[in-house]
Formats: sequence, structure tokens, C-alpha cells
Amino acid sequence: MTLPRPDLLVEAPYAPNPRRVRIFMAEKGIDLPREQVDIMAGEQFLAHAERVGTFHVPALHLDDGSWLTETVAICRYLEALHPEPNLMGRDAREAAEIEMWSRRMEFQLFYPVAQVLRHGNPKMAVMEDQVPQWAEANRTRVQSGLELLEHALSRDGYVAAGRYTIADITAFVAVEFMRTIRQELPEAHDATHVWRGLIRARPSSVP
Ligand SMILES: N[C@@H](CCC(=O)N[C@@H](CS)C(=O)NCC(=O)O)C(=O)O
Repeated sequence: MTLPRPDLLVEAPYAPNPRRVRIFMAEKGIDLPREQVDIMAGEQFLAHAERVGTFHVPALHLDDGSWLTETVAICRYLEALHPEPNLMGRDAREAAEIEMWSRRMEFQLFYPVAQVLRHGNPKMAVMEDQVPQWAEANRTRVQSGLELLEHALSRDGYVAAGRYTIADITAFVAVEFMRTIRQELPEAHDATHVWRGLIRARPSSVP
């Protein structure tokens, strides 16, 4: 069976979820035409939402006319079309471990960072009914997420499975996105500092 091929990635400048897909694609050597949606200007709520079915980016267009959204769903499809280098697990056990850590990083670090920004920065009011106390609550969660990341990296230098995977991409984009909430890595998190340096040096990490 021939699977529909991706022919367009819709993304937004500086947005972290599209960045996860861009890094994933770069690791696999996938090059696609890209289109930008200006989410700070509210463009996602207009023509984008109408054609895609949701206002979120990233969105991947396929040559059968359909759309895929949700970062991990897009990555899973790209992994099926381009299995090498493997980023999501070579067997069920590895895939489960990688997904476990990627979800931990998404829910316990990436999401709290995003919530601090979306509820704490007045410029983000275009996207959010802001609750400042929610921003504050999530600052504490970012700290816990960073502790978890340091713990994971202290074992063998990667977030999961002892090698570079989508779990590193999720965690790395979250850590890099902390600049928007003026949050530094704790100085004592040695394993995270070393890891960040290595991941930043990969050509795929170009913002
Ligand atoms: N669960 C979605 C979340 C996507 C998402 O939140 N994208 C942000 C940009 S990083 C967005 O589209 N924001 C526009 C808005 O919230 O109005 C995914 O994993 O792709």
C-alpha cells in the first residue's frame, strides 16, 4: 500500500511545538516546503483553522489532501515513512520507554514552561484567558520537571533508551523555550548542562 506523502509543513515562528517537528525532520534529513502562520496576530483562528480543522500548529499536509496535527502524531507518521535514524524505538519495549519519557518531559516540563509564558506574559493574552496564579503554580512545576530531567540524564546522558530520541527533542525544546520565561538551568544540574551542550551542537538544533 502506498502511503500519502507529506508536501507541506505549517508552522509558526518561535513556537516550540513546530520546532520539535523541525528538529525531528532535520534528524531524518526530511525537507518540506513550509508555510508560516502568525499566531501572535491570531491568524491561526481564521483560514488556518478552517482548512486544517484545529487552530494549532504544527500541521502537516499530505498529498491526498488530508491534514495531520499533533506534534507526536506527525512525528510518528514521519518515522513510519523514514525509519532511519530511529527516534521512536526499535521494538515495543524501547518504544514504550521512549514514549514514557517523552510524555513525562512534555507534561512535567514542556507544558509547565508554556503555561508560565501563556498565563504570565501580557503579550500572550491574544491566545489565553490569563490566570496569573496558574503561571506562578507552574513555575514550581518547571523546577520539578528540571529535577526529573537531571535525574534521567544522570543515568547515561540521554533522556531515554541510552541514545538520542524524540524524548531528547521534547526535553531540549522545553529547556530552550525557558528563555521566554527567564528561567535558567540550575547550576548544579551538571548532567543537563553537558547534555544541552551536546544537543545544541547537533545541526538539527538550529532554531
Ligand atoms: N497538542 C498540540 C499543541 C500544539 C500547540 O499548542 N501549538 C501552539 C504553538 S507551539 C499553537 O498552535 N498555539 C496557538 C494558540 O494556542 O492559539 C501538539 O502537540 O502539537
